[in-house]
Amino acid sequence: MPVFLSAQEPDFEDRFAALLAAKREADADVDEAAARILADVRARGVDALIELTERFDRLRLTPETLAFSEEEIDRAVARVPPEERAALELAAERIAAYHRRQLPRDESWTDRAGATLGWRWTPVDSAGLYVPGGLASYPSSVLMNAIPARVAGVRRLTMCAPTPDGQVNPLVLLAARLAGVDEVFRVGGAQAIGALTWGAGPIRPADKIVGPGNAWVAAAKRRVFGTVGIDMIAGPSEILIIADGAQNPDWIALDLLSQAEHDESAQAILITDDPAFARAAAAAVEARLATLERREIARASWRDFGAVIVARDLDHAAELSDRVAPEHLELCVADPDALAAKVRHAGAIFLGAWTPEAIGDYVGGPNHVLPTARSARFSSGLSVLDFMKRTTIARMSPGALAAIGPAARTLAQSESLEAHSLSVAARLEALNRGAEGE
Ligand code: HSO
Ligand code: ZN
Repeated sequence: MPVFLSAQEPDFEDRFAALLAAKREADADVDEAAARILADVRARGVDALIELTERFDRLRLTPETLAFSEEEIDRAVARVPPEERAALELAAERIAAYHRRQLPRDESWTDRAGATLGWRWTPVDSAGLYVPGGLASYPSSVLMNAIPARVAGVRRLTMCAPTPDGQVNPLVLLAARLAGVDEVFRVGGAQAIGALTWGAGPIRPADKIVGPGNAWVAAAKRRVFGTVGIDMIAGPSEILIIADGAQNPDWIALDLLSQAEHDESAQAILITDDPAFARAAAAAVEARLATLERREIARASWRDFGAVIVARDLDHAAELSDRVAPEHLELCVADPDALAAKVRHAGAIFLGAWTPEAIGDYVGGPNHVLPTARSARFSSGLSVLDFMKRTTIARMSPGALAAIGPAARTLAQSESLEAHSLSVAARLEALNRGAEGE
C-alpha cells in the first residue's frame, strides 16, 4: 500500500518528514569493481576493452569492429517502421528548437573606471554520450543527451552503448543519426566510461561525459569526474502531481503510473485538497495496475514509495511539493499558472490537465534529463549550457589601471604577495613618469 497522509492528522508532519527521508536506492557496492575496470582500461587501452566486452556482453570485437560502420547503421535504420521514424523526427525537431533558445549570449561593456569587461561562451570540443543497454535503452534519451551538445556546437560527439550478444535497438541508432552523433561504439559499462575518459584504440578521449547508466556506470562517472566533466548521477524517476477535485481520476492515475513503471524504485506522489478525489485516484491506480504490462514494476514502486496526500489547500500542496523538490511536477488544477508561480523547486513543471508528463518525456521540447532525489533544490535539467563553458575577459585602459590599480596593490601587500603588488606598481610608476614628463 502506498502511504496515505492527511494534513488533518496530528502526526502529519512526522509522517511527511519520514516520506522525505525515505531511501529509495540501495547503494550497490560496485565502486571497487568499477575502479578496477577503469584502471584496466587506462593501463591496457583497447585490449582491455575488447576482453571486458567479451566477458560482459559475450561479443568478440576487434579494434576495427568496435565502431558501427555507416553501412551497419544504414541497415539497422532501414528496419525502423515509418511511423516510428516520423515520431522520432518530430521529437528531434522539437527538442532542437527548444534547446536553440538556450544558447547564451556573450557580453562586453566598459565601466566607469574605463575597464572593458565581459565573458565569452565556447562549447567543449568533444562529448561522450553513454547509452545503457537492455530495458533502459531509450531512443528518446539519445535525443535528449545528444541534441543539446550539437546545439552548443560540440565538434565531436561520440556514443558508447553495450550490445549484449550483438543485439542493438535500431531506434537507438536512428536517434543517434538524427541527433548528429559522429561515431557509435559497441561498448558499455565502466569500461566505456574509461575509454571515453582516457581514450582506447579508436575511441578518443571526450571532455564531457553524459548519459544515464547502471550502478557500475554511475560509480565510474563519479570516479572520472575532474579528469572529464560529467552531467549528473541520475536516480530513479519521480513524479509529483498536485490535482484538485475536478480532475479525471483515471488520467491522474495513469500519470502516476507513467513514472512508477520506469523502475521499482521510482516514486509517484499525489497531493490534492480533496479527500474524495484522493480516494478516487487511489482506486483508479489499483484498477489500472490490474492490466498494465509493466504492472510488476509499477506495483512495487507504488506499494513501496507511492504516496497520496490530502493537503489543507492548494497553497499548502505547493509548499509540500517544494519540500520534495520533485523531478517532474504536474499541476492539474483550475489555475495552474497561479499555482506554478508559488513553486520554487522542481526539475520540470507541466501545466494543466492536457499536459501529461509523458509528453515531456518525448516530444514537448524541454529536456527529460532532470534532477532527481530532491536535487532540484540546487540543480537543473540537462541543457545546452552543460556543453559550454564561460571565459571571462578583462582589458584595462591606462586610466582604468590608474583608477583601480592602487587598491589591487594594497590587497596584494596585505596578502604578502610582493610580485603581485610589483606587477601593478611597475605599471603605475610608468604612468606617473609619463604624466610628469608631460
Ligand atoms: N521519464 C524519464 C525519461 C523517459 N521516459 C525516457 C520515457 N523514456 C526521465 O525521468
Ligand atoms: Zn518517463
